Amino acid sequence: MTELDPTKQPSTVDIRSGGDVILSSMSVVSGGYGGVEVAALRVTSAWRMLILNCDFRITETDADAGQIDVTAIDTGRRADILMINSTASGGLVRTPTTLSLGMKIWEETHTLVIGSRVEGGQAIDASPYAAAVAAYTIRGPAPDVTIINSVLNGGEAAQSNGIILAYAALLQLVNSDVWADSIDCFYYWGWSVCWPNPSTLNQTSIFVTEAVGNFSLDPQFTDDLGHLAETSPCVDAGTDPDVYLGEFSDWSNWLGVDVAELIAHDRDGDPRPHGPAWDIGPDEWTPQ
Ligand SMILES: [Ca+2]
Repeated sequence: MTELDPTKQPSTVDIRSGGDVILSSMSVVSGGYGGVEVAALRVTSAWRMLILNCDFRITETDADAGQIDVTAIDTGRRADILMINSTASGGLVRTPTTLSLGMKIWEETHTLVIGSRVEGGQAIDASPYAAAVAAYTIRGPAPDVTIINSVLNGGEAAQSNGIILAYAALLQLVNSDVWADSIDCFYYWGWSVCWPNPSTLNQTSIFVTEAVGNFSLDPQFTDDLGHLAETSPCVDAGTDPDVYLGEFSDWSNWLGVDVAELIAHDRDGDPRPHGPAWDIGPDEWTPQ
């Protein structure tokens, strides 16, 4: 376990070298002042990146000016990203024109999120947006984002969003719990369209390739790592993610990991599924 917990300066795990990267059982808590964009994990260049059983979070930042984003995980461009049983949590920001994001996903990326918890933070003092996930395209091929068995929390802001899709980003959302403390919304930036709940996604956009089995309910977490209460609506509400692995199923050739084996356990190492179905989030509920 690696832990970084600065109080004066923002800290970032910054992946710049390219190549294949495995981040496993890593906890990074970042906060403090940042004159540039703040992230707990920033990927500038990577080919393939596995984020397994990790916890990236922003606590609080007082970044003071300009168009900055505060993001727990910034995936960078041109990467294949697989996130399993992990947490990305945006923090408290006080600056106007700032977004508080769980994950920022850029163009030319393929991203698959399984059994994770991704949440925006709290944006106050006229900050307009918070979101669990924002996927952007500037000039390259649009990113495609698949999210399965995960909890997305939009956070708190004038407009809090489950997911922001900007300029042709593609979304596949399956058996996930999307909720927000204030407005629950999917926002398509190019058209300024706000979809009020996950059940409306497929009906309104060519940018949503699939949206099934999703709902908006309090997941009833019992701690910051996403353990579930027995009464949580996320218990047995997931689906078998194996059928969604696609190109990620052959990563044993590249990273030496058996992805099918990794997704068969929760972040505590407990087997999935327990009971009739997979649970949603990093934890598979089991009786103590
Ligand atoms: Ca279960």
